[in-house]
Amino acid sequence: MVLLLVPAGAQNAFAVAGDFINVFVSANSGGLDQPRGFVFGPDGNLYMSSRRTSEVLRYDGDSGAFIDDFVSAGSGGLSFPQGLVFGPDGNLYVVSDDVEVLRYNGDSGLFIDDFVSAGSGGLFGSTGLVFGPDGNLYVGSGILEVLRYDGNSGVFKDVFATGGGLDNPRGLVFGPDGNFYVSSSATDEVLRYDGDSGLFIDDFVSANSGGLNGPRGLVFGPDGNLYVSSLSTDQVLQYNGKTGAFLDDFVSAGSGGLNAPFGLIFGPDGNLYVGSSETDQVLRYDGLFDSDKDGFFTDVDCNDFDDTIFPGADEIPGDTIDQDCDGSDFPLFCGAGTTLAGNECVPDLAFLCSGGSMIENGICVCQQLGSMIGGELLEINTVSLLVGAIGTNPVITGLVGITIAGVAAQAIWFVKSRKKKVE
Ligand SMILES: [Ca+2]
Ligand SMILES: [Ca+2]
Ligand SMILES: [Ca+2]
Ligand SMILES: [Ca+2]
Repeated sequence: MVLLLVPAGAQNAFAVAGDFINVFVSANSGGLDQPRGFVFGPDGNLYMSSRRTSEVLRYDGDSGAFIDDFVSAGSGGLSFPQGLVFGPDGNLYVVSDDVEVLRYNGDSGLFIDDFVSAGSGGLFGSTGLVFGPDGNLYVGSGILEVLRYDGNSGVFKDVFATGGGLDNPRGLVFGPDGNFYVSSSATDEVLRYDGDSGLFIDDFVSANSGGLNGPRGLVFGPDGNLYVSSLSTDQVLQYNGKTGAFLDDFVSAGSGGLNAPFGLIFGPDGNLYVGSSETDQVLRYDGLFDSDKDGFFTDVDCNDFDDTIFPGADEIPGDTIDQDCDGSDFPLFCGAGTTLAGNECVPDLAFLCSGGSMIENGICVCQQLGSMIGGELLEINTVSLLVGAIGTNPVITGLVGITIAGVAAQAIWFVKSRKKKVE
């Protein structure tokens, strides 16, 4: 008998990333007809625009079972919806009729308003939308532009990105580098623009690289690479997330019945979900990676780029890194007389400054009224005060006042006792 030892959490050890898992949302479930944009909502469920029925449908995020028509047909004027996204305010924003963005209550699905009114800023032929790091809303428009709208009011701000050969912008995403990536559908490229200024940087994925044809959705994966749905070839292609170089046909042509992929997204379970527009389904593919080959996949490995970090790894206390993936760094334990400051143990002055002393500006200031504990009063005069050893390396820094009463010397003095750093 051969025992295969599979580390806990590595349940997909024998699957290969990109493999077809199952039909997650079955054909026409809940009336789904031409799935376009979709997203996992704050409640963990899947929200999908159904283009031909002018609805937003909701599916169980675990099972894919139909729940309800979250936004009912035509609500608020919804017509042939495309991309959709939950905004910073928790509400749902949907591209409608290719010319406007409608807003719906993120809990109830009830219509709120016409957030970006029809044709605002010249909006037309729109499909994709995304909220940026600046809180504003970016919407692909017509043939050549990505427009920006105020994320609070929906008011048109400016043409954010254009040029560089952009032709039919579809998928939009801000990358890990903060820059803005757009699938240019008519030129079979992914273009990159400065995430702040919108200025064109480069054709990140060059035309037809890896066979890209009719790019639609794009998303950065948990492995840092870029995944692009190639509509005309029924694939999902994988590109190096830093260089844009073609890596792999991640989902091979027609895998699992994929036909005309539009949206794609990595789900809470780490797997890749792809809308199959011609078959009215959502298909699920293995999206678990073990990039650092430590035996733990991206569903449990809290850093898949470092093989010293995984569930059960030795925790190095106090280095701000969560080696064992339990959610936090283990606090550094400092021995007696020391305390944690930043990531190192330093002398605990509060501990060392015993016997009526206090901390002042990071060192012990021993305050004694009357006789000194542990020290021997040697001499008193108005300019100097000598004491025997107290603590370590005592230094007298000031004589505040002296009174002589009877035989016993009564003195109020301050002694700065410099403590050696605890080794
Ligand atoms: Ca790993
Ligand atoms: Ca790891
Ligand atoms: Ca640590
Ligand atoms: Ca930890």
